[in-house]
This record gives sequence, structure tokens and C-alpha cells, in this order.
Amino acid sequence: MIRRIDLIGMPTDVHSSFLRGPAKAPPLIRAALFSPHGNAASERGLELGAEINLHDCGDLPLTETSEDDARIRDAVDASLLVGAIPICLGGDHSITYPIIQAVAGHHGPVDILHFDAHPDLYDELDGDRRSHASPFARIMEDGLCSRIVQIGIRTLNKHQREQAERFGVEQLEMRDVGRVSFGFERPLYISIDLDGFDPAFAPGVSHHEPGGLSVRDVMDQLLDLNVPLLGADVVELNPDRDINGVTAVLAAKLVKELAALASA
Ligand SMILES: [Mn+2]
Repeated sequence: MIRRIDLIGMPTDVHSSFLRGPAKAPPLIRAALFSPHGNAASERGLELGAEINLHDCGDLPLTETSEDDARIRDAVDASLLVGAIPICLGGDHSITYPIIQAVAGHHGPVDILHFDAHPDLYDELDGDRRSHASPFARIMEDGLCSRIVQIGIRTLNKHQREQAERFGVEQLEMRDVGRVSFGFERPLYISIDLDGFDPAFAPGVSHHEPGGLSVRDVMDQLLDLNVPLLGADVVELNPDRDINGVTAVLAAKLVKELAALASA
């Protein structure tokens, strides 16, 4: 039986720290994914509508209040309960915390592969402990993660270095990027902040951080994986900063590749 992949939009900017924008992203990623400009084939070899059963759940009715966390948890929980694999479209990166709460509720502490310019380990940012710069501090504190590898990191300050040490976070900083295999062996959750890419590849993000990953760098890592996917998110697309929709198209490609990994 082909596994159902649930595409769940989570339009929120409630914990964005600099610019708003990602709340507008899910419909644009969806439009790019289903646009006739491309085709249904993933690089992994599986095709949408053939070996990949992608079910569009639409966008959650988020209100940017404290009630949203429960809405996100419930939606992911419902997806997992029917045996589907949730792929979530941000929204800012704060959504990853309630998503992982739900995933870990089903599977126990999970291994996480995290692409980002930023480690998102701040204890708090601007007084906000739920900031989009803090989800992985909350996830680690709650014991929801058994192993985390962060790739693309190029903004480590003293506090976040200390947080990484404290939580035992493995990091591949941009200065060390090459062909590295992390040897994941357990089922995996993948979180992709689009600002992990170099702004040349992904201009449509709020926090431009030059010197980042190429699309090929990330594809090499994704195609290296041979473990079950528990769930995934693609976050921080800011359509106001995008150029000719290229970042939305990249986000759509990532959704397709994640769905292919989940279906493999
Ligand atoms: Mn980031």
C-alpha cells in the first residue's frame, strides 16, 4: 500500500522576529508544486500521483494566538493517527515545536535533521521563548529529540554555541561543509528553514545570510538518506522578498523530494 503523505499548511508569523511574510507562503508553495511549469518526477525516481500519494489537507485556520499550538499538534496528531506522514508548510519556524510534540507523542523522542543558517537554540529572543529562533531549545529541553544534526549553520554566537554544547547538538557549520554522511539509522524528522540556502538560491526569506548551502548540497544530503521519514517541515518562505517565485519553486521541489523519501 502506498503511504499517504499529508500536506498541511501552517500560515503564521506569530513568532517572526524581524519581518512578517511566511504566513503568506503555503498557498504559493502549493501553487508551485502543482504548476504545469514542472513535472511530477522526484530525483529519487518516484512520481507524484504514481508512487507518491500526496494528500492536500489545506491550511490550518491559525489565529496567531496561544491556541495555535494546540491546532498544530491536533492536525499533526490526526495525520499520524491514520498512518499518514505529515509534511508541514510554514509559517515561521516556531511551528516545528508543536509539530515535534505531536510526532514524539506517537514515536517517542525522534532523530532530527535540521537545515538552517541559524541553530534556533536561543533560550529566548526579544523576550519570546517561543520565538522562531528558539524551537530547538524547547524541543531539547522537553526531551523530544534523541539526536539532532544541524546543517548550514553560519551565525553561531557565544550563547548559541553554549546552548549547542549543553544540548549535545551536532552541527555542520558552513565552513566545514563537504560530502559528509551522518549515517542516520533511525526514522527521521526533517526540518528545512529556507534561509539555510544561500540567498542566491533562496532570496525569498526574511533573514538573508550569505555563504549558505546550494540546492545541490541539500539534495546530496537528502538523497544520501535511507531511513523512514516520520514527518517534515519547510519553513520561513517570505513571498515579499522572493524574486520571480524562485524560492517558492525550491520549496515545492523540497516537498516533492521529502514526499519521495517518505514513499520510498
Ligand atoms: Mn533560519
